[in-house]
Amino acid sequence: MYHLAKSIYLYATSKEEYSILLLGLDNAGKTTLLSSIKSLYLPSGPPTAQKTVPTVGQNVSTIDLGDMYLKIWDVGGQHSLRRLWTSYYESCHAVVFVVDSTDLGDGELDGPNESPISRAEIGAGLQDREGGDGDIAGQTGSQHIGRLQECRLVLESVLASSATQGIPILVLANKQDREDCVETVRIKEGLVRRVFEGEKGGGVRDSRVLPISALKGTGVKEAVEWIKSRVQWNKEGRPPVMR
Ligand SMILES: Nc1nc2c(ncn2[C@@H]2O[C@H](COP(=O)(O)OP(=O)(O)O)[C@@H](O)[C@H]2O)c(=O)[nH]1
Ligand SMILES: [Mg+2]
Repeated sequence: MYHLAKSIYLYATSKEEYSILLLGLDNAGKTTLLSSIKSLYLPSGPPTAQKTVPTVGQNVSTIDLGDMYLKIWDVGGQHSLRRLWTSYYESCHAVVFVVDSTDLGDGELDGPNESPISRAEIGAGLQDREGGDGDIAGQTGSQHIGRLQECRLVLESVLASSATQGIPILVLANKQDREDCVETVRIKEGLVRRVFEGEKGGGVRDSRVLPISALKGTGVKEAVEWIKSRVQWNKEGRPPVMR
């Protein structure tokens, strides 16, 4: 009887937990976004406008959305840390790729008809930075290529991993509060659509691009709502952990 009661209790009190991986170049706003989510969903979270320091290692927070938990991982975006991302892919239920909308230049975003940068250019760029183990995510640097191309290469390397196939991908055009930001639609057409429709994006089934300001908290709830609905939608493909 005790065991039955315990099982019923555990069943009634446990919730689905989904892991969300925050990725993006360094300085994109991942840590600020995590703080912003915490301040919106955790009563005692830190204020949104707190100062961030470059993430070394990882920040992880679990938020309670009522009918599920979201466990959000901010694993750092510097080159040296990017090679660690792959170890998180298999256990995450969605990837949130944060883009700094003020750090994309404008060269490659001149409209949907402009031809994407060629494979040869990417190949040459990577060879320039050859550092040993052939891990693209760990090697892209901004010395030889612009931030937009760096962003593109990193996003492609995330999508190229078999462990991310089929999971929802949310791209956040962050820093939309700044006047010098590139519009979301341009990021969508000039970067995201090209990557997702390219050969490396073949496994993307569920994606969205949303504007946010992690600093001001604008758009953050909409982003969390999108993730919430999409991980639930994909729960047969990648089942949650019960907590
Ligand atoms: N204006 C503005 N600044 C932001 C926003 N999000 C992040 N930042 C700033 O960008 C810098 C890098 O943010 P951080 O969260 O540390 O980036 P991370 O390297 O991706 O974790 C910090 O100075 C933040 O205050 C935003 O939405 N708007
Ligand atoms: Mg950080």
